[in-house]
Amino acid sequence: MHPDNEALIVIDMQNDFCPGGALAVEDGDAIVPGINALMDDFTCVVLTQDWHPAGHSSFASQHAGKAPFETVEMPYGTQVLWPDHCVQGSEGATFHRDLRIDAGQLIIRKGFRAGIDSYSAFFENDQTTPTGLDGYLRSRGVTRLTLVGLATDFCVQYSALDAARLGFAVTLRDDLCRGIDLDGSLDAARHAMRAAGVEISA
Ligand code: VGL
Ligand code: ZN
Repeated sequence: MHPDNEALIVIDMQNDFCPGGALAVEDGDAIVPGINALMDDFTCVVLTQDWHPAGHSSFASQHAGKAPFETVEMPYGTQVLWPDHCVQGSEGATFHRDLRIDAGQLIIRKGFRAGIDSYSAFFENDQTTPTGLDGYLRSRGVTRLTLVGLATDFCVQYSALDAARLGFAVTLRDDLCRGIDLDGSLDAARHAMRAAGVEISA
């Protein structure tokens, strides 16, 4: 059992990121049993849920002439365009059926504003609009985080970097994450996380 100042943050273990989903991550479902087992080791367990309105601005379908995985310039910077995914209330936005959802004490939903994407569990992609997770963790006395989930090079990476920047000690269980890997983004993510002081284990 980890001490009470440690939290497990489970990122986006949703159907659309698992095989058969709209933005499937290879083997994304393979990490569910390991994450479930790890939940028993933490007194604080938080789940995040990618939660977009239909027609979200991160969807390629909203940008004429653009295909998924191309980029577009948004007021807050460069944004990768995705297939429609994790639409609020859809089956794709639902957590994987085998995930121990009941063990999650807080579910942080993100990406619910039509005009801005949110990879990180802490800040939207403008890097200033907070989700509230920082305050929740601090008021519970949490100082150390273990991150698992999907996808290593997007939502997990952004969450890890923000957490480190906010002063949390961060461990990434790489064996309990899976990546999308666009043009080497997985290697780049591991490099950036290490540079930020994130401990990458297993
Ligand atoms: C994610 C792309 C778009 C993720 C979410 O969970 O990593 N990636 N929305
Ligand atoms: Zn998304």
